[in-house]
Amino acid sequence: MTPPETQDLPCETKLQRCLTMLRILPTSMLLIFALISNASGDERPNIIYILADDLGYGDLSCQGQEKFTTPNIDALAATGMRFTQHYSGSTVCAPSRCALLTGKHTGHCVVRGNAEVKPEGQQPMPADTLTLGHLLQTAGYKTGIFGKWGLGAPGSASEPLLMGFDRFYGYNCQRLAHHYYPYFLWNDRQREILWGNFGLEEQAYAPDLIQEQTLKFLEDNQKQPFFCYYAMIQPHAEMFAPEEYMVKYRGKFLPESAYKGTDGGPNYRKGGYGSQPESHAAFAAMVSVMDDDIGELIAKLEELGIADNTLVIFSSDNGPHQEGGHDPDYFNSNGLGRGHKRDLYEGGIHVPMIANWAGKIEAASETAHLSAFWDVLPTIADLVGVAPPHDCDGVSFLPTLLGKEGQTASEYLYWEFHERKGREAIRWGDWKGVRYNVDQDPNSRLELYNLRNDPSENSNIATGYPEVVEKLDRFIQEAHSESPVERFQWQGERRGMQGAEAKRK
Ligand SMILES: [Ca+2]
Ligand SMILES: [Ca+2]
Repeated sequence: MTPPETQDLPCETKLQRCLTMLRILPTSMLLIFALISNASGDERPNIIYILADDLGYGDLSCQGQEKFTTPNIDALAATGMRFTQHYSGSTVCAPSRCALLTGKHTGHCVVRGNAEVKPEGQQPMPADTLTLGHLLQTAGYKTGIFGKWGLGAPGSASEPLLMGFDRFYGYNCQRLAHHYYPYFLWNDRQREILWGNFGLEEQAYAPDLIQEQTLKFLEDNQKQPFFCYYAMIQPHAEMFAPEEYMVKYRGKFLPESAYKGTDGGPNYRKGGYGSQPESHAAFAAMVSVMDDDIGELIAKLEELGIADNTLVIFSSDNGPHQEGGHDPDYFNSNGLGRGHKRDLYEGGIHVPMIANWAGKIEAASETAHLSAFWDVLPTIADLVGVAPPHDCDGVSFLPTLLGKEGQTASEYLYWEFHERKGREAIRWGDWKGVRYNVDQDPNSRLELYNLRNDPSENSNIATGYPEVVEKLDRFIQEAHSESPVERFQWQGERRGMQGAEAKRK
C-alpha cells in the first residue's frame, strides 16, 4: 500500500476552523444560528444516525432475512419508514463514510477507496473539509461519533474531533476495528488501554464499551439538541460475538462455515481476522448483538423522555462482505442484488435504510424515493434550518420523511471506486450503468441494466440501447472530478475529457 501524504496536511487549530466556518457561512445565517441557539426551550429534534458495517440489504428480518430475526430494527421500520431504493456512498467503508459526512458523491469527495496509514488509520480528508458534524456544531448541536471513524489517522488534520465532533469514543482505524477485543479504544484524544484484552485475553468486548459511551452521550445531552453518529462495527469481520449470543445460534446453521485466521504471533490483532469455526452462528449472533444494542438505545430515549423529539436513521455503509468465514450467499445477505462488498452492482451499494420519528414519520410506511448517502447531509441541514454547502451533491429527502409535497431528486446517482482496477456506476431512473476495469480500459462500453425488469442485473442490454449508454456516459463524465489524492485518480486516458483534466494526462 502507498502511504498517503499525511505530512502535507497542515495542522489546524480550533480558531482556524472557526475562521473557516465564518468565511463559508453568510453573516445572516450565522445570526440565525445565534438566535436559534439562544432560544429557550429548544425543541429542535435530536438526530441519531446508526450505521451498520457491511450489513447487506437482506440481513434484517424486515428486509426479508429468513434465518434469524432483528426484532428491534424491525420495530423501527414498523413505527417508521423504510427506504427501498437507498444507496450507500460507496462499496467499502472509508469512501462511503466520506460521502455521508461531506454530502458529496465519490466523483467529488476526496476519499474514493480504502487507503491505509500504518500502523493506525486511513487516508485523511483535507483540513478544510466541511462535514455534517461541522454543520450541526454551527447550528448549536452537541455532536458525537461512537464506533468506527476510518477517515483520518491519529495526528492528521482529519481526526474526528477536528472534523465536527465534540465527542469521540471508539476506533480511529477501520483496520484495527477488525478486532472485537482490541488492545485499546480512543476516548476523545486519549488511548484507553483495555487491560481485559491483554495478551490473548478477550474480556473487553468493544461494542459493549462503545454502546455504554453512546448511551452516556444521550444522557449527558438530553437537555439540548444532539447529533449522535453511531458507527457500529458489526457485522464486519472478524466474526466474533460474545458466548451468550453464540449459544443462541450454535448448531442452527449446519454445516457451519469454518475460518482459520490469525490467533497469535506478531501480527495478532493488527488487521487479520481471528479464527471462527462457526461463522454462520457468529454472523447471526453479531447482528443480534447489534439489534439488541439498538433496542437498548431506543429504550434509553424513552426513559429520558426524548424519543418523540428524536429522528433515528438506520443504514449500512456497503453490501455484505465475504470475509472471516462469512458466507453471504448462505444468508442471502444481498437480497435480490448481484454481488457483494467491493462490487458496484446492487449487492455492493443498495443498502437498507429506515427512518423513525414518532408522530412525524408515518408508521409502517415505505418509499421508493431514489436516494443515497450524500442526500443525508442536505436532509439534516433542511431539518435544522441551515443551508447545505453550495457544492453539496445531495438533495434533501425531508419532504418524503414528513409526508410533504415537493420532493425532488438528483438527476442521477454516481459512484466511482478506486480499488480492484477501478469501477464506476451510474443510476438514472430505472437504468443502471456499470463499468469495471476502468484503469485498464477507461473507454470500454458500459454494461447496461434496467433495474425495474432486472433487479439482479443479470442481462446486460447495452447493445439494444446505445442512446441510453451514451447518456449515462455523459453523466459519468459530468459527475467525475479528479481527487487531489493520486491513488484515487484514474490511470488510463479517457474519451471526452476536457481542460485541465485532459492536460494533466
Ligand atoms: Ca463497511
Ligand atoms: Ca441474493
